[in-house]
Amino acid sequence: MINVASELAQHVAEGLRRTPKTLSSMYFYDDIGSQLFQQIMKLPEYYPTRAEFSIFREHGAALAAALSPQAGGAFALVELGAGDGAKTKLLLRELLRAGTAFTYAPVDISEGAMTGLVESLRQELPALHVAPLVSDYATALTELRTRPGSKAVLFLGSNIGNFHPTDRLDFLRKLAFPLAPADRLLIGFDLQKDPRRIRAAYDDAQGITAAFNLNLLTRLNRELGADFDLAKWQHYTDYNPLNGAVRSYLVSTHAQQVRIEALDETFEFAAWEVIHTENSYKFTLRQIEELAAEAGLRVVESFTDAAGDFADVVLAT
Ligand code: AVJ
Repeated sequence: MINVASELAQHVAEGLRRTPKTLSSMYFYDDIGSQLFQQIMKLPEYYPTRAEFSIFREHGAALAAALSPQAGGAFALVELGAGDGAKTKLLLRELLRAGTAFTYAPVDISEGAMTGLVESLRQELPALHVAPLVSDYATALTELRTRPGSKAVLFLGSNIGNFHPTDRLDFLRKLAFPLAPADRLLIGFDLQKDPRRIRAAYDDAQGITAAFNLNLLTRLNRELGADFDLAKWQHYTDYNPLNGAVRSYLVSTHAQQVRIEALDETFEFAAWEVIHTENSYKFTLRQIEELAAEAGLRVVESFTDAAGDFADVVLAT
């Protein structure tokens, strides 16, 4: 399906006309990309998921208590970028066990991931009330503004790391805006650590992360009628311990031209020119405090895993 007017086409046109060329990691998550990310989460090098999982296993009851409203009435647990919901299920079980009446509202950009999540919840937690939304964050934020009742918003997995610092603050302010004083926000932050470990998490030996990055080009070939030759591209990533940024790139290994039918445009790539496709920022606890304060939020409670690799931070206005 080639749709000139699509949001993706618009984004690619802008991103590839820029210097340096750039595409958003948001477009990684077609159904294949979501499946590749499921594989990434199982890789020996990719520690963030296991670290956050251990926080949920260790502190599930305390997290549930910190997120539950004090008063009765409608309560929604909204999760942005829910994915397979594996960590969240631990929390959902705690809330159900505590007899909390609530709706779980997962938001994810991948239709396939959402179908899988809803189906698994129906089987594993049949008593749970689920109100799924397939959308990007922007649409979810709009939905949040009009949702009545008290809420806790989950933004796990260090998804916040994908934002450039200026966009990050803007996003957090938008997230904070619809929150009443009793509402809570739970954000997962990957912490700064041994730079070699961080870099390896984004450049695994099996090449799954490379396939995940390159899948973006496959997607453009399929959805925009592009003719990227995948044999002429490679995955590259680096970690800068000065600013905590992991950056991922697609590297053009040859001088080449790429035609994108949907844009009726041909793009030139020099040999070794890159497309910047992802940021995955790593944080310090001090930075998290500062970020919260700048966004008009206060840290209610924070949880880290035993190794100190990851932090889940409960915030409120
Ligand atoms: C899903 C955004 C948290 O940045 O660590 C994993 C995505 N990219 N390997 C991350 C990702 C490459 C992941 N997030």
